[in-house]
Amino acid sequence: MAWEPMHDQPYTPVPYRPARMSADDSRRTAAALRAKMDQRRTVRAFSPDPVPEQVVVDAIAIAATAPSGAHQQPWTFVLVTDPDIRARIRAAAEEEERLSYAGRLGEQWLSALRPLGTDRHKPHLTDAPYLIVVFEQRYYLDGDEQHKHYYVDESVGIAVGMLLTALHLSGLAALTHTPSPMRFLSEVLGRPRNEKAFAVVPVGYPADDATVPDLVRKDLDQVLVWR
Ligand code: IYR
Repeated sequence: MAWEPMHDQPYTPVPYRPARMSADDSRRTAAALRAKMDQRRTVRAFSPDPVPEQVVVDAIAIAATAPSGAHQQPWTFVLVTDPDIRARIRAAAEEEERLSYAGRLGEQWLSALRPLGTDRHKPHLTDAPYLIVVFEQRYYLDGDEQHKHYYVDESVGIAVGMLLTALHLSGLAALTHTPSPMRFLSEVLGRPRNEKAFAVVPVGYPADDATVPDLVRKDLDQVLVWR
């Protein structure tokens, strides 16, 4: 059945009876996923090598299964392959970043970024074979009528997390890039006024000479509190 806006629809519960996984299978699955996810790194240097398109499409479909406020699914994923559009996005993003790194971010922010080694150059926007530009729908636009969406940032954030997980587990590298401000993305990609750019996710394989900063994750006991 095709999706339709749900406001004013009645509550219609249906049975949900997924097969229960054995505790042993659960433990094995979680441990394997934990080890695999610990290997994920944000990549900023991409190979121009093509990646299987269906993997990217499947990852977007997986992201779109995310839970969302009032099940409003307030996201749009724009999959950009056109080199001219990527070049325009890069030019506009680098102009914003030039201002950001020249001082707009402020000294405290710039010093927080120093260990990441980022700068105003954004070659990933043209080198990676795919850009997924994620938009959040602030409201649903039904002709001229607007229906507010709820918990939009939280919902789209969860969806992007699932996107990054799906890409990583499928063998692809990605970056969560938020050129700021991102208004130019609506213009370049011709998005409607109810949508606001949330993040740009370049996807591909790491460049042969890619490096990543030597970062350390917090230990589990620094992030997990038992009561
Ligand atoms: N948007 C800029 C700055 C930047 C900000 C944060 I917070 C980062 O984690 C990384 C970079 C850029 O993309 O360079």
